[in-house]
Amino acid sequence: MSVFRDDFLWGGACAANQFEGAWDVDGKGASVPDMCTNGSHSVPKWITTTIRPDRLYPSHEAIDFYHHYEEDIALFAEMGFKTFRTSINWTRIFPTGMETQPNEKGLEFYDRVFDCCKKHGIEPLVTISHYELPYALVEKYNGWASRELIELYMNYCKVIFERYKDKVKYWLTFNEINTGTMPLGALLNTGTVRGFEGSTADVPDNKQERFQALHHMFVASAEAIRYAHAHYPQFKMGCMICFITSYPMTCDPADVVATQKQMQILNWFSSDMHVRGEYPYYMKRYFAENDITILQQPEDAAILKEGTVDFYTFSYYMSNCVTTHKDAADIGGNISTGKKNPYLKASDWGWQIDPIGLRYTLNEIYDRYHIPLMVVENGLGAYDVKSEDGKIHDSYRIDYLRQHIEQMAEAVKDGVDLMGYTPWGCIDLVSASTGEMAKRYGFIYVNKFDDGTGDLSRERKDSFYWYKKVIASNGADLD
Ligand code: BGP
Repeated sequence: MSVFRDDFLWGGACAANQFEGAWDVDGKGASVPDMCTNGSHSVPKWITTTIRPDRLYPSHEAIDFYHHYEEDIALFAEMGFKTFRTSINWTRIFPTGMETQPNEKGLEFYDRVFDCCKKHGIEPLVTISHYELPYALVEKYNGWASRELIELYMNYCKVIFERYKDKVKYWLTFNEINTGTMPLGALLNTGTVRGFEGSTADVPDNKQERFQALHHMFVASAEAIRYAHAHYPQFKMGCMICFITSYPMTCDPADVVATQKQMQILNWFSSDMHVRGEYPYYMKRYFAENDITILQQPEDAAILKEGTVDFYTFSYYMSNCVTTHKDAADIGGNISTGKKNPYLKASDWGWQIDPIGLRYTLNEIYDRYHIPLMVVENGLGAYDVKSEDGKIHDSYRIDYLRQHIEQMAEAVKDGVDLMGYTPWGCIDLVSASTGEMAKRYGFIYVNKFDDGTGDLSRERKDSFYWYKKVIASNGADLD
């Protein structure tokens, strides 16, 4: 018997820059990922200030969803998707982010995508900004470091809200906004990388700038939510947090406190801003100890307070450990840093696999906020190798997803209000952290490789048929 609610939103998640391709087609401008080269687990990708003919930029073609969307959405429908999480690429609508009139051709593309979803009975869940800042805004303003971006983001939101008001009900203001609390977020998220060219591992870090940029993003998010609530009462507005659960490495109370601090800064700070609408008490000390001063305008407090979310979404891939003891080994993930947990195995990219941690996390978040939750990213990035029969038998991916769904069911039994589940990269796409194709998440295999070759044909993996059964049984049949 299913424990999930009858209207549970099963589906999958993608982001425009990682799968659309057509990076300069129909008037689209360059976004930050369009300036990023490919890389791998061992060789970090680069950001360049101009497009260099000797480098490969994986977002430029990606898997060309732009021209394959009908085929791809039909495959999602075949699996029984109720929802499809994707993003609108800001630079399709406003190529530099600064135009006064939107690009009609870009708007028409998303009309086609959402109409196609509707035709198949799939509810779109739209991320307004998924690591897709117009690069022109990095050049002119140093990204979100500048307050000007709030107004530019609002111009963009107003256009897409009005255009898609009858097609889209669920919106997320920013993808994984809390990555701005980590150095890596300067590139992916806050776009505070003006003039920098080089390896993503060497992006100069400036905490003051990152947290000021985050402030502008919080205000922009709240302002968009406030505006949506006032003009489109049918909209449901959510936040999206990269939730990296931390455990104390030992029962040494110093480790427990260090873990609490890490959870506060990394996960709860951005969550509290969106759900409670104000700076949490613990940030005062953090800002003081890190010489950070946040410049605020007098109206900001009211905007933050009034623009709180209707539902809470997050990505969940892994957990890590925190310790004050010197001898613990680091984990090797590209996004998460932290210490190795001896009870867990890791993916080939060093992301520690922790299904039980998902139950724990769902309970922690729900206990804190008591609003509906949705897991909008989860999944296993793995090397998929074709067997002799020419098929992908990805039992490892099925195992990963099964174990996480089992734990979601436990959390629902615990009493958590869970609305839906959209595993990441439901069709193979470009990795956000490494720029690779080889790190595959999909139920659908795409013939596209790291050297840019491949005929872009799509094939169903074993996990495709398995997930179809999961959805058909509303999560009861996980075999
Ligand atoms: C999240 C991002 C996604 C996605 C995913 C997997 O952090 O929101 O854009 O890519 O992680 O990460 P990766 O692609 O690096 O494996």
